[in-house]
Amino acid sequence: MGKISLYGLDASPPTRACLLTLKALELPFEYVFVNLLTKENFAEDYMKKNPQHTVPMLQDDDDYIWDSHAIMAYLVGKYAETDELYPKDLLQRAVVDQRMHFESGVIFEGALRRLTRPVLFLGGTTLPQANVDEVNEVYDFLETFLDNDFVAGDHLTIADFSIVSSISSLGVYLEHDPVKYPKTAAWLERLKELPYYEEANGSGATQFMQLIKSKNFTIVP
Ligand SMILES: N[C@@H](CCC(=O)N[C@@H](CS)C(=O)NCC(=O)O)C(=O)O
Repeated sequence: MGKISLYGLDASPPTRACLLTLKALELPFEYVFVNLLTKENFAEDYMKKNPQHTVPMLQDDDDYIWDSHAIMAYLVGKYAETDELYPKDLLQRAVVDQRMHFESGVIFEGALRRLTRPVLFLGGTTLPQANVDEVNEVYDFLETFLDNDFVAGDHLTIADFSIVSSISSLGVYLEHDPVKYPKTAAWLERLKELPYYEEANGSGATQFMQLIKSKNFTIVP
């Protein structure tokens, strides 16, 4: 087994998706803190490894991989004893992939980053109500996906890790209503029962929410 390092920080949802995967696989790894607020991700050395300057980034010996979804799929493919977390069956894999693209394009880019970037990195003091309202669209979709206990079927996959990392952070802008979204609420509780949940995702989600709340911004019509 190669030497694995994960570059990132607990407040970052996609970093946490990778932490959940590393913990689920019980892989030993070095965790390298990258401070986005002081722009460590724009350092020359980091940019050489990941020109997109994002976290998380995985180092496996001399290879570098970024984007949480690619990292999770790689870790399961290379190190897991079974394919349960990322099924090889084409149809099952397609469902996992669809959920992960949903996380990437709709939850993370479309909702979470759109709301976070202005207040965290651009010094913005207002957020449009319309952007906050769009969070409900994410909750609507997720609720319809949850026909089973997990987002891509009847067992845990990396799609759950991906989606829980951002859903557990989105609440800082708009909490999901457990009465309107009972399947989502039950799924979240199910994920919280994982023995490594708090360490890998829960505490980082709290950090993220505290960071956002520490910024003075108002939601405007
Ligand atoms: N889709 C990517 C998103 C990565 C991303 O945008 N990460 C944020 C932190 S949560 C970041 O690195 N922002 C700093 C930047 O883009 O320079 C993934 O899943 O890894």
